[in-house]
Amino acid sequence: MDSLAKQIKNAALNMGYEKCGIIKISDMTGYEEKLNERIQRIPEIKPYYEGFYRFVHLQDTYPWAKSIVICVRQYGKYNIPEHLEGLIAKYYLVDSRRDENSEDFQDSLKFEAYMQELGLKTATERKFGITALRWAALKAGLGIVRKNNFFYTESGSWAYLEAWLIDKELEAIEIPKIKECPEKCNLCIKSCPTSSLSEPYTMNRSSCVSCLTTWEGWDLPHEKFNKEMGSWVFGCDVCQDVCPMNKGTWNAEEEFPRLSELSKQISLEKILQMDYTFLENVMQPKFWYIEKHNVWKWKTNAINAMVNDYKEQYREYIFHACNDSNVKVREMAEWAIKKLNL
Ligand code: B12
Repeated sequence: MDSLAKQIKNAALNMGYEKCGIIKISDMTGYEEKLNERIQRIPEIKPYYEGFYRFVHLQDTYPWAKSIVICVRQYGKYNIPEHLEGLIAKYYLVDSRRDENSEDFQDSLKFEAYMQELGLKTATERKFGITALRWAALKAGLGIVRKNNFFYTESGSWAYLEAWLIDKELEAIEIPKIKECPEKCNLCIKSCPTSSLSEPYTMNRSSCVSCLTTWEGWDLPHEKFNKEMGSWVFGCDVCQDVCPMNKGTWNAEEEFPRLSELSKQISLEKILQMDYTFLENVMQPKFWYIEKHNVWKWKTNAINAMVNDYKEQYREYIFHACNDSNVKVREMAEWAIKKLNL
């Protein structure tokens, strides 16, 4: 391995990344095939996935780019408030992509600055990734992609990925020493609440609970999968939670900044009582997939979760929501009252 590649890799590991690899831009061509295959199998997702071709044709936007530095960072090290398990996906509770208070975010800035000090030109996209991150990590041999589409290292799938483009041709590729999924195992597919994950390596983003609780699901009374969404109000972890390859891989030993404090203000009942200033100024910056002008969705998601596992204590909160200032919330509450015969 080139000594510059070695320096980059060592710096990443010293800054808390579990793994770091470097691939050529041309290694992304295989992703285009996978994207074509996915669109062919699930044609209705085409409008949402067309933008992802930019993940392959990186030099259209960054003509100077030569290689991709791809890093893996564990988040399965954080304490997750017990009462939020099954309500909010773990990744979003400890999401450092836009959280400047987190060590992970600060390390990401430091790592980029370090590469620049080495004389490299860099580019990244901290929100949604500058390229197809799983594919890049797979090509760098940092781990494998399992049937649930998740990227796994020896430490499981509770890891997020980050990539930088650099203007030098370098390579740092590993050979993963991880066992493939057992041939007969289909627990993730069987457990997907909406059958969004329908076959190995195939999922429909539009029926994924994670999507229905964030980017979609705007009309829950008429949503085909409102029942299947179960207790989830933001994201979903089912296909990772049931995976035998993830057994014993969550080792909580650190606190994510401000999570414990914030979590005390979150429950289904408390969401219904949240005022819009709190939703817009506290919840939105943390759980940023639901935009400021749509924060009412937290309440419709919470009512849906209440309906799916109804308890008598929810009654007063649902009735209270009939007076909410937002019409979508009032409609949802009235739908729930009818559905539950309250
Ligand atoms: C769009 C997107 C979403 C969309 C659509 C999901 C999707 N899978 O396309 C939505 C909003 C639903 C979503 C949700 C979530 N996401 Co998301 N998402 C992305 C994003 C931006 C692009 C994904 C993409 O390229 N999709 C296109 C399809 C074609 O790719 P794919 O589904 O990943 O499939 C790959 C494999 O199937 C593989 N493949 C296909 N066939 C075969 C065959 C074999 C044999 C092999 C080996 C591989 C293989 O190739 C594909 C391309 O890499 C990435 C970030 C990025 N820039 O890469 C994050 C990313 C994939 N998301 C991530 C996470 C954590 C989530 C959530 C778990 C959050 C949550 N808890 O709710 C959920 C999980 C949903 C789910 N069950 O997949 C992580 C995954 C980390 C990991 N360890 O894998 C990523 C990488 C973000 C990050 N910074 O780390 N996501």
